[in-house]
Amino acid sequence: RILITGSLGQLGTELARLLRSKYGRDNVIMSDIVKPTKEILESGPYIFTDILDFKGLQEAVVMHRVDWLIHFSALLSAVGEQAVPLAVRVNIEGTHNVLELAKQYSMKIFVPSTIGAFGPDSPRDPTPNVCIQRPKTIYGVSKVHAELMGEYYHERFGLDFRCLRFPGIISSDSNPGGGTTDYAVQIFHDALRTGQHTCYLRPDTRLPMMYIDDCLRALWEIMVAPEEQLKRRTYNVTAMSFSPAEIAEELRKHVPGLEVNYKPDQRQKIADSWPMVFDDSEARKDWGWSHKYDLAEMCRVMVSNIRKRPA
Ligand code: VAH
Repeated sequence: RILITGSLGQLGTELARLLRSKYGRDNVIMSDIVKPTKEILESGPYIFTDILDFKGLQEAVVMHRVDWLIHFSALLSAVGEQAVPLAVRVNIEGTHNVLELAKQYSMKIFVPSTIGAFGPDSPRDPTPNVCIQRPKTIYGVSKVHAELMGEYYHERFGLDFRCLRFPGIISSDSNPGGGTTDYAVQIFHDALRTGQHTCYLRPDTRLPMMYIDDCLRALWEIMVAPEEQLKRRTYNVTAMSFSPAEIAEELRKHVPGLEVNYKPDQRQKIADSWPMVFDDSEARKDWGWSHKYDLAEMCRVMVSNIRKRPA
């Protein structure tokens, strides 16, 4: 059985749908501390789990005979800066809990990392898999810690820990959860609703990005990759890099006359400390990673998905 923590965030619902199509509806359990909608409850098993409650998590793992744990629970970059003590507890203590349980019950565990696990001292264009990591957000600090702890548990106890550093993820059917890359989702909704978007980053702020279908396929592919293909436990993966000006230009092919104005806020500082281009050549070489959605294709699909939705 597969348990997804933090499953009501940006990635969980779509991942549950993908994994249920592969392993059966009842073998993928969504969980969070948030009340599920009727649709979520009807889509398959959903339980309450608080990753700060070790005993409760342990009971869920035992009673549902969990053998894969996908750990999404976290406070993302921007929201973490506004709630540092909570981010420390959820992102660090929460990850300790799931790593300890994964070890105790020999579960395969996926923990997502991020472009945010790098900082201004890292090479930014491109950013390789292995280089200095001195992130300047509590989110980034906690994700470097998660990478290091997961790799330690793998070396010391044989824990099957797998980790992908994701770029900003673009999705149409789920809302991002307080990140710095969220403008790249919001711009689609604003363009199609009002034809006007106010962007909190400068027009030339280039960041690595990926469409959600590529993101979830990468997650599944690393989870099923044969052990001998994995030269390391943590890999960069990406699909493209673009700036607000570049995505606005591409979007204008679908929404002519789209107006974007720029009002940089505190998220500009975070974005300026992050990679501009991600080098994911090791993932492509070791376990055959390849993206399918480039900027043009992602814009086409996003516009089509949002236009299809009832007004
Ligand atoms: C954030 N979307 O902006 C998340 C992600 C690439 C960044 O981790 O915090």
